[in-house]
Amino acid sequence: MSLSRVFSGIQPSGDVQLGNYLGAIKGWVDRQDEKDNFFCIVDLHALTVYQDPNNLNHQIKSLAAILFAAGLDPAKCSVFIQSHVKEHSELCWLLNCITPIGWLERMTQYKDKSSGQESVSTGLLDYPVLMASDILLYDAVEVPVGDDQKQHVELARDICQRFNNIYGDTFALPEPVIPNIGARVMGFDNPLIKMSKSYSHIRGHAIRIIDTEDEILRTVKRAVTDSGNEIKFSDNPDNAGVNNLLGIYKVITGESTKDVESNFINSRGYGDLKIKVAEVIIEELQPIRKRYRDLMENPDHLDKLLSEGAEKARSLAEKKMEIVKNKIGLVSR
Ligand code: AQP
Repeated sequence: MSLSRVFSGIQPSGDVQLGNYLGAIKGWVDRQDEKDNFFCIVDLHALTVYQDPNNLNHQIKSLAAILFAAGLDPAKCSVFIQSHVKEHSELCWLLNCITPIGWLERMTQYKDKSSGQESVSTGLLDYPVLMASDILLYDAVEVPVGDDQKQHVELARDICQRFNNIYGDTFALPEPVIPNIGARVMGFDNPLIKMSKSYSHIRGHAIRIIDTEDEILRTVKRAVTDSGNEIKFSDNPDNAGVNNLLGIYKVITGESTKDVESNFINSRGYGDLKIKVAEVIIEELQPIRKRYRDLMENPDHLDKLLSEGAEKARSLAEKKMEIVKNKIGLVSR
């Protein structure tokens, strides 16, 4: 029986942070035996907002090193850079031609990222069509994403159905797969906004995967909490900071909600909670950081892994594009 195909992407838009790891990368690693996996460093997506050319190259390589260091195994999955497989952009153009602008204008992420901006790039609006191309090109049926990306996968489904209706069955219909836990890690400086790579340079906002133990401890100790001292999950909005810390502890340890809370029954307040949370984060990230450093010191090996990943992806993408072009009526080369 063939394994079901999975596609997921991550943008090299800043230093990879704990939310990316717990909400996405960790799950990819845990399930890589069960599926036919394509994991993509979506560098073209990152360009929808300005990236400093002096940093971008490093960010792409650093992200690749983190993915392998976190445990993605090239024998079990294709890890590759989006711009190394030109068919992503090519399919995006063809899908643009059947996607109504109104579908894109109502995307929440577009509205959030464009609001208050003097000038908004066409790329920002078109981001979900490129994402649909990433997914449909491989006939991926499962798309693991954080809950913030669910709307984009739903749009990919709409685009898929529209194309299939116009030109006949061509693409497999993808489904978003949202992790139950770790779906949203919040900023340590503000537990009401999600932790983000592009804010990871802001002091106290995020833990970066490459942070030292001291940096991790300092950031967690500074995490915003309320003025209470009860360490429990709660729907009270004031508890958002504590929920975030407990949630991180829960995802990393894999304990049940009840067991997580029972660890803190006799704690002497939030100070104890923060130290325990920092300890589990440090233990989880330390081996990744070590492997990351080894990979960054061996750029030829990293390039080789990425080029093998791109080759596997390209072999599927090229075949799919031939089919798509035929369906549309374009002339083969
Ligand atoms: N805070 C988070 N909690 C849980 N999951 C998260 N993800 C991102 N932040 C969190 C998940 O990480 C994957 C890769 O995300 P992405 O790079 O494609 O874009 P993003 O969601 O926009 O991530 P960032 O870190 O917030 O980047 P910027 O700052 O560039 O916007 C996705 O599966 C995402 O859900």
